[in-house]
Amino acid sequence: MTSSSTAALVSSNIHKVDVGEDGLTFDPDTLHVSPGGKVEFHFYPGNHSVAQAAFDNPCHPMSTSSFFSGFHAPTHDESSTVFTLTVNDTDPIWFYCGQVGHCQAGMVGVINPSGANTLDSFKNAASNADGITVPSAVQGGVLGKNDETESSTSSGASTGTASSTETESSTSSGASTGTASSTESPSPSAANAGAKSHSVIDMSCVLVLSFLMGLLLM
Ligand SMILES: [Cu+2]
Repeated sequence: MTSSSTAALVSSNIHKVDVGEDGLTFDPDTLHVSPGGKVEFHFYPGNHSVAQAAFDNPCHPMSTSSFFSGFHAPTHDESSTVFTLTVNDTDPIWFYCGQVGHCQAGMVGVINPSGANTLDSFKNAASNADGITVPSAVQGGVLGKNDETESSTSSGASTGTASSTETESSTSSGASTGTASSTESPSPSAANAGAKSHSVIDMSCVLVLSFLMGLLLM
């Protein structure tokens, strides 16, 4: 709470990744993050995770200390937990979902790709990867609360952060003058509809009556 001003400065350098919102995907799956920037993974229904792999060995941890979010399986909305990774340098960071089959299905991504190593080639290698493993512990990042799933209480609170006064130019004006009178017309048509339903009822009465008459005559 005391460091609200620094939080405001850093927030512009947080990159959000949606995990499994549209099938077996990271969205976006390619990020360019400068050193000190953060990547926030948001988990959607399904059962997903994110872990770091080496480019030439997809679907397996790069090392025993590779970052790993653990598995998150919210049932009908975004998880209330996010996994935040801090990027320390400009080296490429290859990542994958550790759920069985997901990495092979192309659920992979990269931070700061460079040179000849492309996401397409990583994805292609992943599709042929032998099995899938994840680090034994959640590590290398921070599990935190998802601000977007709370009832938004994130306002004010900061004394002296002038940056928070973003002018949202409200362009919702004009355009709605004189349309009020046009909404008083539907009464005649409503009356027509009423008359119509009456005649339908009358018709059905006639049918029932004639049916009964037929029974009596037999
Ligand atoms: Cu997955």
